[in-house]
Parts: sequence; C-alpha cells; structure tokens
Amino acid sequence: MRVKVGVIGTGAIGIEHIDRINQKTQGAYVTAVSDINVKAAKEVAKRVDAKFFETGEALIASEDVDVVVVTSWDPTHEQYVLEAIKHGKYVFCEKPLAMDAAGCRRIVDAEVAYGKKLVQVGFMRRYDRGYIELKEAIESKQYGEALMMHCAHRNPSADENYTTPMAISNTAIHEIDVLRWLLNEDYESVQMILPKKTSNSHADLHDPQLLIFQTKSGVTIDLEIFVNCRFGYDIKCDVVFETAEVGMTDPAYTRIKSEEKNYTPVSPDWQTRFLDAYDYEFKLWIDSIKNDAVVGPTAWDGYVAAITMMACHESRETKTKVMIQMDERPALYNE
Ligand code: NAI
Ligand code: ISE
Repeated sequence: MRVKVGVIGTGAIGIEHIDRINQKTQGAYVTAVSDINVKAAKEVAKRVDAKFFETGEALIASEDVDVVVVTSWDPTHEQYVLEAIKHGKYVFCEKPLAMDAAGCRRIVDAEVAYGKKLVQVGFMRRYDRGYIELKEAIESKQYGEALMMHCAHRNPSADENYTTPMAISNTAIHEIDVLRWLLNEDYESVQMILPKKTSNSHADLHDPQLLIFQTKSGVTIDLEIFVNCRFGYDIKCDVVFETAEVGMTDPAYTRIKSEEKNYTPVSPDWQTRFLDAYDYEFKLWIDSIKNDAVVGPTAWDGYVAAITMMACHESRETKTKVMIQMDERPALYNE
C-alpha cells in the first residue's frame, strides 16, 4: 500500500519535495496540498493531481492524508506539527522545528505525551555523503581525536526580508545540528563575533557573522555565515584531527579549462548542492514510516538546535560568550 502524503506549503522547497515524493520515492505519493497562497497551491494541486485544502488543519485531519510534510514559512511550523501529533500522524517538518526553544519544547512534550516518535526534522545535512564520510572518519578514530572544525555556510544572496537573527535560525541551524551529530556530543558554549559588514547587505542584516562553539569535550568549531557572498552556494567543513585534516569537497563533477583558466565550478544554490541528500532523506523517511518507526532527526534534535540558536542570539546581543544549558532529555529520545 502506498503512503498518502499531504504537503503544507507549496513554495520553493515544498514543490521540490512534492516532485521528489511523486517521482523519486517508491511507495508514497502526494494526495493533498495547502498554502495561504491559494492560487499557487491550486495550480500545484492540479499539476500533480492532488486535492487542495483551504487550511493546513483541514489537510491534516483528512482521510486522504496518512502523513504530513510541513514546508511553509518558519514561524508556521509549530502549529502544524502540534496538529499532526494531535491526529497521531507522522510529520516531516522543515527546519527550524519552531521559532524558539519554548516552541520546540511544546512539540517534545506533545510527542512524549502521545508516547511515540512522530516528528522528523528536515536536518538534511545528515544525509549528505560528505558529512557521512566525515562522521565515519571521526567515529573510527583512525586519525585520533577530532580537535577543531573550520566551517562556512555561504549563500550567494539574501533578500530584503532576511534579517540578522535569520542567519542563525534559518541558515546556521543546519550546522548547529549536523556538527553535534558528527561529533555525537552537545555544545558547551558559543560566542558570536560580528566581522566588518559587507556593502552587499541591507540595513536589517549584519552579514557576515562568525560563531565560535566549544563542545562538552572541548572541540572548538569556527563557523562563518555569509549569505551575500555573491560567488555561489559554498559549504565548508574541515575537521582537524590529531594526525590529519579531513575536509568536505564541493561535489562538482566536472572541471573546466577555458580562456586560459582551469577550474571546478561552485554550486549555484542549495537545491543543486544537496540534491542527493534530499532524495536520500525522503527515501529513508518513507521507508521508516512503512516500518512504523521514524529514525531521522527528532523533535529533541529540533529542541537542542533551538536552545543553541537562542544562545547565539544572546551572544550577539551581549557580545559575550554564552553557556548552553538545556533540559534533561526525555527517555523517548534515548538512542
Ligand atoms: P517559500 O517562501 O518559497 O515557500 C514557503 C511557502 O509557505 C509559501 O508558498 C507561503 O505562501 C507558504 N505559507 C506561509 N504561511 C503559511 C501558512 N500559515 N500555511 C500554509 N502555507 C503558508 O520558502 P521555502 O524556501 O520553500 O522555505 C520553506 C521552508 O523550508 C522554510 O521553513 C525554510 O526554512 C525551509 N527550507 C529548508 C531547506 C533545507 O535545506 N532543508 C532549504 C530551503 C528552505
Ligand atoms: C534555506 O532556508 C536553507 O535551508 C538553505 O539550506 C540555506 O543555505 C539557506 O541559507 C536558507 O535560507
């Protein structure tokens, strides 16, 4: 039997996930869509032969929907995830899980009260081959302990609605999750430094931003967020071990020699850079639903990311190093 998927939010990534589910993921298809942009959503519904629902709540309640995908704007995630839990339906929610730690905690509490993991957060870096190989290198200890990480998350440009805090809540949140997943440990502290601002940024956005994390065991991580770098979509993660450095490459499959230059291109955007990771993420999500046990990033991971995000905001505002403290992990999320 095929899994019937309802998608809330038919913008950029919503459409990508709809086509991914219908065209690349076996055993699932999109039966329902909803978006406050009714015209666009109806067009998508028509194109993929799905039902349009006026509200996300109606979509979640529908018998045409077994599981839910939330790809609407960041501040709307929490309400739909809570609603899906209320109906006992599996829900895949794009990052961030909620806008703050309290919102994520409400989701964790609802899931714990339900007594089963229903939520998976769209922390798709965990499905990228480069990060998977880095994790293998760290866990094998073949180069000794990981000591430091040098990371960057660069976007070519950000629009007028993208503000200073979004560099953390919308962008750095990917690294906040994947780096603790790589090291299998939580952060102890974070300090934000605001470098000289690029002239390509608008008044409400300080760009770039630099974060220095220290983990519980003392691994030190520097992470640059630069969302107007202009030259492409560039993701760096170099791990310095006791006897080696292992770094991720940009997965460019071709090299170009032209006009007396020899180069490999930089990815233009996140869609291109992480295409395989998104496909793999959805394949495993649907497989896990068929096994009735989701295994991807949990609501607890969403909560930890939000606590860390808020410490980053505090560090920016206070210009100090901030210690990262969180609640005790409920037993539901023990490995
Ligand atoms: P977008 O702006 O292209 O699409 C968002 C859609 O949500 C819009 O069509 C909008 O009308 C709709 N929407 C807003 N409020 C709504 C509501 N209350 N109910 C239903 N629909 C509503 O944005 P994009 O780039 O598609 O991002 C969507 C989400 O996916 C964001 O949360 C973003 O952080 C996340 N994202 C994740 C990525 C990843 O790498 N995992 C990449 C890009 C986005
Ligand atoms: C976007 O929402 C994503 O999740 C992309 O992966 C990230 O690179 C970008 O900065 C975000 O705006």
